[in-house]
Amino acid sequence: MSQIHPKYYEMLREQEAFLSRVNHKTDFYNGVYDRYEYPVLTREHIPLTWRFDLNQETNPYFMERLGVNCVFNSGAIELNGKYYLVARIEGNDRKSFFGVAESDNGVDGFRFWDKPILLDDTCPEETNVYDMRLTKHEDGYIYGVFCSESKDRSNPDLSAAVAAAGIVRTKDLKHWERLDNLKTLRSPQQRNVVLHPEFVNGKYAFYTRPMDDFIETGSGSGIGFGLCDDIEHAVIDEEKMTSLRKYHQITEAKNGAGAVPIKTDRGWLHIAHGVRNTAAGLRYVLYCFATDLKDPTKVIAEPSGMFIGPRGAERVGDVSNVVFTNGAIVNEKKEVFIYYASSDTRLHVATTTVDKLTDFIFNTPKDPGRSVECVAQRCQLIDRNLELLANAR
Ligand code: BGC
Ligand code: BMA
Repeated sequence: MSQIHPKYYEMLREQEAFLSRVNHKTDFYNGVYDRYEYPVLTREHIPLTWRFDLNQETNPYFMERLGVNCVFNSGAIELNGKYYLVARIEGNDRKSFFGVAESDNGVDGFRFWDKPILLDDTCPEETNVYDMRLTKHEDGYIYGVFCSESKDRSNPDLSAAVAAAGIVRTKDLKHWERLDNLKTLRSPQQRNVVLHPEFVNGKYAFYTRPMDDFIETGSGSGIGFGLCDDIEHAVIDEEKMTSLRKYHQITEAKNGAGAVPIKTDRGWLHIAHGVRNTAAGLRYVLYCFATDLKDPTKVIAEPSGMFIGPRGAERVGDVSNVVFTNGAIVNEKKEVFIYYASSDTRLHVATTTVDKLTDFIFNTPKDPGRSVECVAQRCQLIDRNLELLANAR
């Protein structure tokens, strides 16, 4: 009879205490959203059975056999009053995969289901998968759109790779049907693709991020948008542009769609990411914009600057100075839970409401684009405030 290693029970007790800890808002204040004390998912949340061989005979030292490096960029969805994340989990072997974690309140108590998601093995060249966006589509399915990365066999460079959008669908987050990868006829590579939740002109609609090669967006000018007839064999011909990347703004190097857009009376609210280059590497922050209800490509508001940037301990990790989102949940009370990862290492939540997010997006001034105009913009604010203060005395 094989024996369970006693260390397992000791670690299980410790993990149980860790998973049960209550998360509180921090005293961070900007009036827009709240931040929380603890990340909602980390490598410590991974079940011990995924990492250790529990058998004392085959694992006398109770060594981690298949370690996990990071748990981060997660798709998010609410189903029957529960909060679900489909997290990007990266093994010590650098390969990413997906796992479902569930919580009752969206800010703590996230626990992974028994096993990670084993996708259908439909692409022989596919090496890595990551960053799934979960869309509750009006056709009745939940779609997961993720980055499918393959080795570029046509290029002798060892690191040459191709990024494409993989598509799966499910009704229960348990059974996943893999569909064809998205084909964009005019863009060689794609990352950060998001399925719009509604049909547009009777077609499936995707936010895309056209790129010329694996890292550089090249001529790609920002977040694209395209329609397709058949979701099982999705092909997009023309991509229209929505939010553009701009010189000396937070999106200069790249930008990409993040969470599935949130529908409001005033428009679709988007939480995306913007990247700038620095001497220390790429810096990723989140930013917001809104598009027209009838024409989701038409940007109708784009507040200046970053929405969430890496702060404090968030700045440090596997890929430092990064915050990234690919999922948000709006609950019945119109509260918004934005799941953002820091430095490709762990996942956090920021909470706000649809009302506050709308106010932020529509009433924050635009980026005028040049220092002198930005100072003038700030002086206008100061002057109004000084006048108000003078009159209040
Ligand atoms: C990594 C991603 C990264 C991408 C572009 C991939 O190999 O897994 O995290 O976004 O490269 O740098
Ligand atoms: C990207 C993304 C993310 C990642 C980010 C920073 O291009 O697709 O997976 O968080 O780079 O490394």
